[in-house]
Amino acid sequence: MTIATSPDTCQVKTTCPYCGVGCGVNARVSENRLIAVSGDKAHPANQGRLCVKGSALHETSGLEGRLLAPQIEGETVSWDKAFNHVAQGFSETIKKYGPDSVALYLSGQILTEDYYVANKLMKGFIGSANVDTNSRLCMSSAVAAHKRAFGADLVPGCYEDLELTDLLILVGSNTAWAHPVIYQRIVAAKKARPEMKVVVIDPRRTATCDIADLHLPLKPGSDGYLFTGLLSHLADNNALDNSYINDHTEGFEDALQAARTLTADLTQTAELCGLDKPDLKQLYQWFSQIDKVVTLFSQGINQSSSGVDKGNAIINCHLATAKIGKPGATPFSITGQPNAMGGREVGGLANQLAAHMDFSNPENIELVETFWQAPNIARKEGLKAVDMFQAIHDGKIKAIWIIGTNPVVSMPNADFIREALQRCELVVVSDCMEKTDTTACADVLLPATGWAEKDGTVTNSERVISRQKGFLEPAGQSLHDWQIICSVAQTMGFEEGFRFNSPAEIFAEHAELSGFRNSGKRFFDISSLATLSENEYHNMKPVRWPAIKDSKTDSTRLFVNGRFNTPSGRARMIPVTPAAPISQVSETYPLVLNTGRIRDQWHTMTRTGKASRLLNHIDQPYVEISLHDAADKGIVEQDLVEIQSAISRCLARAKITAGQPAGSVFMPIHWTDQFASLARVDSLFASIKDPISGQPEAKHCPVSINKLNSRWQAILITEMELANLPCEYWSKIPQKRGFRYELAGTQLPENWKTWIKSMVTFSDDDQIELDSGETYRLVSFRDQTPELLFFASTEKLPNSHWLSKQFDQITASPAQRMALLAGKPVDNNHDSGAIVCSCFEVGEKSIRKAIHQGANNIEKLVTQLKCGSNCGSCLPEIRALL
Ligand SMILES: Nc1nc2c(c(=O)[nH]1)N[C@H]1C(S)=C(S)[C@@H](COP(=O)(O)OP(=O)(O)OC[C@H]3O[C@@H](n4cnc5c(=O)[nH]c(N)nc54)[C@H](O)[C@@H]3O)O[C@H]1N2
Ligand SMILES: Nc1nc2c(c(=O)[nH]1)N[C@H]1C(S)=C(S)[C@@H](COP(=O)(O)OP(=O)(O)OC[C@H]3O[C@@H](n4cnc5c(=O)[nH]c(N)nc54)[C@H](O)[C@@H]3O)O[C@H]1N2
Ligand code: SF4
Ligand SMILES: [Mo]
Repeated sequence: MTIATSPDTCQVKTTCPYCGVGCGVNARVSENRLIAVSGDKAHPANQGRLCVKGSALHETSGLEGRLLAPQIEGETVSWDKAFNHVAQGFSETIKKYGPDSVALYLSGQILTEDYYVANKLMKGFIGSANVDTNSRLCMSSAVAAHKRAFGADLVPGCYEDLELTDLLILVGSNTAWAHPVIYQRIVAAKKARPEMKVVVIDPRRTATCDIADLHLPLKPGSDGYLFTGLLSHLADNNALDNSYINDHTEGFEDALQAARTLTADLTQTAELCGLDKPDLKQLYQWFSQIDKVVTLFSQGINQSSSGVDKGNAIINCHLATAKIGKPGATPFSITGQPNAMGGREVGGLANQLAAHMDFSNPENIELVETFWQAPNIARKEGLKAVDMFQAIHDGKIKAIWIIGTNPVVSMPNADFIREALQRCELVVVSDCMEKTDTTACADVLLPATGWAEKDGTVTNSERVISRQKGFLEPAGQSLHDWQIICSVAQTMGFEEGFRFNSPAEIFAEHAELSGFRNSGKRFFDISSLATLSENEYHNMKPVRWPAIKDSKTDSTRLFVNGRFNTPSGRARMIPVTPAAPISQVSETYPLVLNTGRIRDQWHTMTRTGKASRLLNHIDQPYVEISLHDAADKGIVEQDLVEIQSAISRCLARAKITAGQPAGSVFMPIHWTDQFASLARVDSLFASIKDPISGQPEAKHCPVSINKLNSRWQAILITEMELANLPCEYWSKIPQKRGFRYELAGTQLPENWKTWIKSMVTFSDDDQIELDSGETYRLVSFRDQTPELLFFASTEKLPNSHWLSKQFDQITASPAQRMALLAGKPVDNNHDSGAIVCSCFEVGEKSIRKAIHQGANNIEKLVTQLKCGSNCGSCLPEIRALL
């Protein structure tokens, strides 16, 4: 819906492009610019809320850094030339080496319509199932667990269940930072009903633990034991629902027997999990006694060499107690990306075919072949992500097209992935940004429209399909992903299957396929949406699937009647023998490296890294270390630390916390070669994966840590965007004006000024300089405006946040000039410290000061400073300060 709010502004209802919560967004647009965003009160997922990333959307949708025209080997070319080049490259490779010599690698962030045509091209027309997606790194273990248990990839519950439940178990999920709006809903529900219990199962004490009645800091990777132990406990304590087991499930006896093999006894299970027995017993008792239980699981479960089994161990417990298909009772796999679910619906994974059908049933292959009128239907599974890149490295795949993902950063063994792409004959990358670690490896770059420009649908974690709407003109010459894919398909000679004029036409075909020869066989059915007109599609309100033609059944929850999508209609309980992570620590690599998200960044930072406000909270790559391990290694807060694994090395700032257990360290996944010298965490990880799902073990890598013996540190602020700076450590932090670089080195440059000039150009006319041996400072002005600040020291540096603020001020008075060189304000009260509340830019020091002056609760702090009063993502940290 588009509403004109004044003659030159209008408001468009759309959906947030980040996480799988799928929040509805009101976008306010003026003169082809997004000027403000707010949460859509009418959207079921967020009911008006937005988190800090969502509320900064207008700060990241500018043209800076965008890829604006097609390029071949670095030269700008016309679209025609680009289409011909890609089509010819693919066709010739297929002709010479067969369809399995080419591949597509997609993303849970492209829209359902983009996904549908890409999957159709590969599996129906090229004739290979070598189309995989970054959902392999994210949801594939949960997908496989769902298919084993329910017969199809079905998420039974909905967000409301998280509010209705009496016991919410959050496993391997840092909901507070990764699904902030869901977290806010849980916080509100718990406030309204304090008797609702929240349990967090995570080796680290995270921000999510803020509301936990019980935190179980289990040994990394030991969740399988915990949940098979729970099944044993349920059986031994009269807590099973035998009539549900008899009427609606199969395989219970085997599942129980397997559970008892290693975890029949609570003491033993507690030991395997490294937990205190009373704590574990408390969880088991609650699960036994409480009817309404939701177990929400995420990457702490999925990203494991036994992730599928872990998912099934959780589902087994819910099936055995009939805690499924009811309000407030369900296992709940929460989706990461905005459209990971949509991608699964079209069948975008290499082991799926289309519309929740796979290759196991020849009837389905024939069905899809007929529906698509496919000249060359794939008949067997393709290569999953890790194997796909191995095949590229081996020279078996000779042409790859990467769309909407950054594998040189996000795949395990990331340096190997880069090498594979460098070896590959034809690498095509579609992205909206020009400079990423993956576009750097491309032969052909295709500019895709970005969030504010593209049009289509996404499905969130609770099966709700929402519209994302384009309200800005496409940047430069960029085209929509579906247009690019269809044009290449047509240029390859597949005119028939790809004559789409709009996303609405593609969506209609996708919806029709879901209902084609279905009649209840496949629960994924959205056939009631197959006849939407362009206009109806454009104005489609959020709709939950199943959405079956002529059906009156409520789709809020699945399995309400105890019928599952298996041939027998029964859910399958899976025998699970839990296993420890494959990669184990050793004397050389004694620590477990755990990885994950931070609150204000999205993945490889190509978009959130543009908003200076989102780098205020955490501005540099860091490694979280326990008090014990830091003391052991003589590392103090903010030290630079080398993290070494068997295959690679990273550098990051030490963050020492009591929440980090001894024996493991944590690093965020976000930093890339565009933002720091050596911080791609996935370069450290070997390609170890789950044998069933192929999902990499991305939370468990043996490493060692050591303090970097740097001789100097420096801060450089300039308007120029730099890369590959000539020192051991650098990290780039975009500012309101220009960029700040934090630097460190093990060798002192001979002459600082010459060294700086080797990286940055600046005028020589108006400079102030200070050189004291330990400290070197240079401030350069152009027309009274600071154009370069450089502070190096072998000792202590001034506050970099303060310096950044000064750089933002356009003109400097004589007093300000001297303060700049001094590196501190004339009156020292202006430093608010590291930003805690990104929405209102409230710093830690300001909060501490207000607390000391008597603002001793959240309400008072909100009244005084406003911190925490918008998205609420920072409330756990404010509470910690209190
Ligand atoms: N701010 C932000 N939000 C995001 C994203 C983002 O990039 N930034 N990305 C989105 C995407 S795609 C995804 S998939 C989701 C991911 O959402 P989450 O899965 O919630 O996020 P992570 O931080 O990857 O990992 C969750 C937790 O798993 C814990 N963990 C590690 N090992 C184990 C273990 O062995 N057992 C248990 N029980 N826990 C363990 C980690 O300590 C971590 O706290 O977030 C989505 N939301
Ligand atoms: N060690 C470790 N590794 C991990 C994880 C972890 O927890 N630990 N998490 C894994 C998970 S769950 C995920 S989901 C992945 C995420 O990893 P990636 O998918 O690699 O990360 P993104 O930064 O989201 O990459 C998206 C790319 O697509 C571009 N883009 C954005 N919108 C569009 C569009 O509409 N069209 C096109 N063509 N391009 C677009 C962006 O600019 C960006 O370059 O990382 C995985 N890797
Ligand atoms: S929780 Fe935040 S990132 Fe996720 S969809 Fe909502 S606004 Fe976007
Ligand atoms: Mo993800």
